[in-house]
Amino acid sequence: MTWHVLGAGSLGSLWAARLARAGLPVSLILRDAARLAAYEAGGGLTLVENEHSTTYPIKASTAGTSGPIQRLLLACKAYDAEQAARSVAPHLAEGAQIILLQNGLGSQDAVAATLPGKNIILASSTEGAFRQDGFRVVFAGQGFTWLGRPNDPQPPVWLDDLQQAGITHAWTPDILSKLWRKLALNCAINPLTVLHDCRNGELQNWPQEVAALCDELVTLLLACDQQEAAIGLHEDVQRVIIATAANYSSMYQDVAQGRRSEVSYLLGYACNAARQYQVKIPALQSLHARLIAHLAAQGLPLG
Ligand code: NAD
Ligand code: KPL
Repeated sequence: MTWHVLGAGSLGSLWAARLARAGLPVSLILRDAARLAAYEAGGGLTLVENEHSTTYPIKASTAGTSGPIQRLLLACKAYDAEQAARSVAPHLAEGAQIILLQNGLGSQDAVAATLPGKNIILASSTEGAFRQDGFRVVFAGQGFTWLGRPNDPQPPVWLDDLQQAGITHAWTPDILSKLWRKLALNCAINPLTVLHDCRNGELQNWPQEVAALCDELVTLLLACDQQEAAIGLHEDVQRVIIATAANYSSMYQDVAQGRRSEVSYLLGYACNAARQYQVKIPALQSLHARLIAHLAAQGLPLG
């Protein structure tokens, strides 16, 4: 069965190249005819791994000409997911499986509402990739991908494809817990790196600020019935700050490069959830307000 990968950006390309390398059928869905023409002119997708680059001449199309789609990896940013899902909706086969690779929370519900009754699988990944230019992507950091449907312990048989492609992964019925935990880590680290204009490791200079955010995130997670995601959060945040000390967070990079960030699906989502559950999170709310003011001052989208 063909893997349709929507979004030939960093993570979509990383998945598509590894699936193709394993001899599995893959087809890219690109944004429009101009991007398709540029892709075809370049002769395929290039993956750079350990300084070796290999080009994979993977088939590609636009949403309008793709299909029928049995299996779709939606690999765009959270703020593009709903529109992207809408663009492929008429081409989804009966019983199609759709894997959502977006960071944060909120976009998954928007996609589910756009594709009612469809078989949706959630994913949370700590792999790292970035685009060098056009259709050339660098595999920058080994990581792990959790996949799952809430409360469904039965992994689909096609997980074998991921094994074959060397995509390190596991199935979990607690996928929401994984997504919440990553969201909490991102809320404790990413906005501060933007506001302090620093690498992750420099957050060791603001231990009290980090600790206060972690305390509130734990309170919020417990209020949202996410006990497991709350366990040892502060220690994990400190571990990630040290393990990724030399890196700039993804939000830092988005802001530095004048790109839209996924703040609405991270800190924005957390603040909305706190309002819904009537949890007091003054430090997170103040962080959100400062971040929004910073984005506004840079002329960047606030959502
Ligand atoms: P990206 O911006 O590199 O790639 C997204 C691609 O989707 C772009 O090429 C864009 O043109 C394309 N796209 C958007 N809408 C489309 C549409 N309607 N039709 C076709 N293509 C469309 O983003 P990314 O870094 O790969 O991130 C994807 C998601 O994965 C994000 O939520 C991100 O937070 C998460 N993530 C990324 C990494 C990473 O290392 N890059 C790691 C973990 C999680
Ligand atoms: O996921 C991250 C990101 O930069 O988005 C880390 C490195 C964990 C920091 O929150």
